[in-house]
This record gives sequence, structure tokens and C-alpha cells, in this order.
Amino acid sequence: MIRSIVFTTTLLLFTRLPAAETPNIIVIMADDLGYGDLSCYGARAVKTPNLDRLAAEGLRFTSGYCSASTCTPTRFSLLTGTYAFRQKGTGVAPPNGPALIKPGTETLASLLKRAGYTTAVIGKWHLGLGDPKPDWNGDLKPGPLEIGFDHCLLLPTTNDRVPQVYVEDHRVRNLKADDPLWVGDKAPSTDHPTGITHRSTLRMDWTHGHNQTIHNGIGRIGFYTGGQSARFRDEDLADVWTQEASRWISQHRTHPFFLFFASHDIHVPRMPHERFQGSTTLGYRGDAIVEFDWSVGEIMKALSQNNLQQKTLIVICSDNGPVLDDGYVDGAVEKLGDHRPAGPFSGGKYSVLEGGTRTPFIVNWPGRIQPGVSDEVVCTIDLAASFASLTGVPLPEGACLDSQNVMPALLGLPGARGRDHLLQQDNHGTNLGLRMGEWKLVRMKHRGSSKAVISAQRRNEKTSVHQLYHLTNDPAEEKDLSSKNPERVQAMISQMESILSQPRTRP
Ligand code: NG6
Ligand code: CA
Repeated sequence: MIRSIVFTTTLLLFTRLPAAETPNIIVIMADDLGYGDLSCYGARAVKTPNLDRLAAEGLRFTSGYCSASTCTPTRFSLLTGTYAFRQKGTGVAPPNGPALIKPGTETLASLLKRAGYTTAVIGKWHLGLGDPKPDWNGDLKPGPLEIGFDHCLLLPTTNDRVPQVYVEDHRVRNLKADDPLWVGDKAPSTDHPTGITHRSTLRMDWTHGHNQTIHNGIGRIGFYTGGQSARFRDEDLADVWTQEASRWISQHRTHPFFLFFASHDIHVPRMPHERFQGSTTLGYRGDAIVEFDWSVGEIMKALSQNNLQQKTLIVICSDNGPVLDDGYVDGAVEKLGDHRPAGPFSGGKYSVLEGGTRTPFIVNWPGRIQPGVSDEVVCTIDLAASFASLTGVPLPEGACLDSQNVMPALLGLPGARGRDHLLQQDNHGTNLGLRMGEWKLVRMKHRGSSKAVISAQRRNEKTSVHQLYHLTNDPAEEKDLSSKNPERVQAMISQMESILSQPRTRP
């Protein structure tokens, strides 16, 4: 369903575009940004003019999803086009975690490379580096360059996980041989300062976790020493990445390119640049949204300076839904006011309720997409099959096992439909959601003390609890209709089980 749109687009886009017409592609993924966090999605306490413009001049989806409610599985699925639950160990990656996407795996980047694109990822990675672990002082591979990217400038995991350094291609940027970087999960010495031993010196206190090595006055997850010349200031991440993105766009302006711009905003520790601090009433969480919007504006500027707007398709998305207190005292809870980070939805980061995975999703391609709002179901996992179709690259049989070609829906073509079903997972795929049209089945495993769990346990059955919601009538998933609709519940459980047990959902 596309609302209030007059279409003139031709059927040309259903098939491969002539090479001269294939657009540059930029996927901009925010971190922990919720459905209700942008002004074009109803936020009033924060203004996001650049994103609002992309939405106003493009297609704003009301049912745009990421595939998981945490970072690593969503990014795994975005790049591989395969549900993360199919590969063990794809939950939130630790500082010394190995490369999760093995060389030889077809990815969004490798597909576009085969279509002749130059490719780069700039920003948060969080998919592991090296095998069996990162060699921080040597070559960090395998990594993005082994799975289809020509260039990278990365935050290796998250801004709250050590080390706070940039990885440029295969190396830690600005690392000096006489001050090697050491990263571990135990304190390197008894006198190593931590967020526990030096708590009173921290400039941002922690609420849970985040009390190991201190960097930039902030406690982190994990321990590290050395690499002083390579360390970044949290406040500068957005500047460094947008400058690099702009430079890279200019450098590749004459040739089709794919840029995955993975902002760290608005993940904890939220420490936007000083010029954004205090720019909203929401504390650093709101200020980080403003910084994210600014980053998007800088990328749009780089496109216009190189006269590339008409030639560039931009996707805006998020890696999971919102969270307020994610382990630091930064005022996000206290200053929330009536701002609703997940919009009308329940749940958020870590949850399989809609707030966990239904996020802002905007597609912009001036002159090719008629502006409007789309209610079609699309997901970040679909970008691989969709862009393969757009650029005319055949998908190998064994690749991108769950990616659906929803390109016509992403372009808002008349009558184009999105997904007819979508599986949503939490960090490890323990809890699941299955959206089919207006209906949503939620499977919560081993949780709670509801009567259903207790009686199932007594009967020695699996302790999964299924709930059923009608998303149109009850977007907040408050009225469980499972007992009134046993047949629909059974049908949806079967569908979910078939997705879990079959090796793929892509036809
Ligand atoms: C959790 C962290 C949280 C965040 C999350 C990953 C604690 C207590 N919590 O373990 O702060 O880092 O992992 O977030 O340490 S994500 O967006 O990258 O998935
Ligand atoms: Ca995230």
C-alpha cells in the first residue's frame, strides 16, 4: 500500500538497469535509533531536518525493520542476507571476537563489487576481525576487505567495548610499534585502573557493566593497554567518519560506488561532539540524534558537491530499536519527558516486540522514487537480494538464504508488495517474532511465571509461550489474542518452525 502518491515510474526498474543508470548506493545505519526518534517519524523533542528532507523527498516506510534487536545479528544479516540464528555465535561480539562472516561468503558488498561497484564501510563494524582473534598489532584479517569491501575505516566493535581505536583497512590507524596495543578480558595487572577502582574520577558513571578499562574518562567493556597514539576521543567519531565518507565519495565520484556508513550514534557511551551537547532537552541521547542527523547532512552535501544526488540511492535504517539506560548515567531516562523513542510500539533494543526491530527506514533516490509513505514490510536483510536485482547480479544458489527481492517496494512502484512474512529475533534468536500481514506471533522461551509456562512445565512440554497480536488494531502488542485464535496461532507456529528448521526462506 502506498499512500498519496502518483506514479510515473516505468517497469524498467523491475529488471536490470542499464549500467549507465545503476545508482551509487549508500546504506546509512544508525545504532540503537528507535522508530519514534526522528521528527519525520513524529518526534517533537528533537529536530532532524536532514533526515526529514530525505524522507520528504523519498519513501518513508512505516513497516521497515532490521532483522534483530541487537547490533551484531542485524549487521550479519544485512551483509549476508541470511538470518543470524542460522549461524551460531552471532550474538553481540566481544572485543576479541573473530571475523563472523567467513571469506568466501557472498555479501551485499561482494555482490555489488561483482556489479562493478567500488565498496567501502565507514563506521561501526561489530562483526569480529581476524581468525581466531584479532591481531591488533599486525594485519587485522579476515575482515571487511576479505568479504567484498575495498576500503574500511572502522570502530572495531562498539564505542563501549575496547579498544577505542580506528581500524583502517588491515591496520590500527596511527599505532606506533613502540607502544603496542593489548586487549583482553582480564585486568593486565592488579593496579590497572578500572571503572570500579577509579569510579569517582569518571566523567560519566556506569549503571551496569562498563566498569573495566577507563578511556576518555569513561569506563568500558573489556581491558586494554597501549596504543595511546591510536586512541580516539568519542566526541570526534562523527567528524572523522563524515570527513572520510566525504573524501571517499569525492574520490570515487566517476564510478558506481557502494558505501555502508555505520554511525555509532546513538549507542552508549553517548558522547556527541561538544557543539551538539545541550542541543536538545533530552540529554546526550537526544544530542546524539542531532549529531546523527548532521552526519547524514554532511553526506548529502558531499553528494551535491560532486553532483551525485540524482545518481545516488540512499537507505536510512537502524540496527535495533531504542534503549534509554544501556549502562551509563547520561540523563536519557530522567530527561525523556514525553518523547517516545519507540513511537507507538512496545519493547525496544533486546526485545522481539515491534519496538525492537521496527525502526526508521527511508529510501531516497531523487527523480526515481516518487515521494510518499509506504506501509509495505521491508527489512535490512532484503537489501542484498534487492540490490543484486537492481544491478543485475545473479544471486548464487547457496547465498543470501533469507534475503527477499523487495526492490520494487523499495522504489515504491505501483502495486509492488513487500514481504509477506518476516522473522524477528533477539540477540541469540531465543525469543522470536513472526509478522505475517497484520498479525504477529511472539515466541518467548523460558521466561516468566505465567500460568501457561507453569502448566507446560508440569506437562513436561517445551516452555515456549506464544502470544498473538493484531498489529493494526494493537500496535503496542498489549492484547494477546492467542486464546481466541487457536487455529491462526497453530498455523503461525508451524510457519515459524518451518523457517527455523528449513535451511532457507529465499525461493
Ligand atoms: C550489552 C551492553 C550494552 C551494549 C550491548 C550491545 C552491558 C551491561 N551492556 O552487553 O551496553 O553494548 O551489549 O549493543 O555491558 S549493540 O547495539 O552493539 O548490540
Ligand atoms: Ca545497536
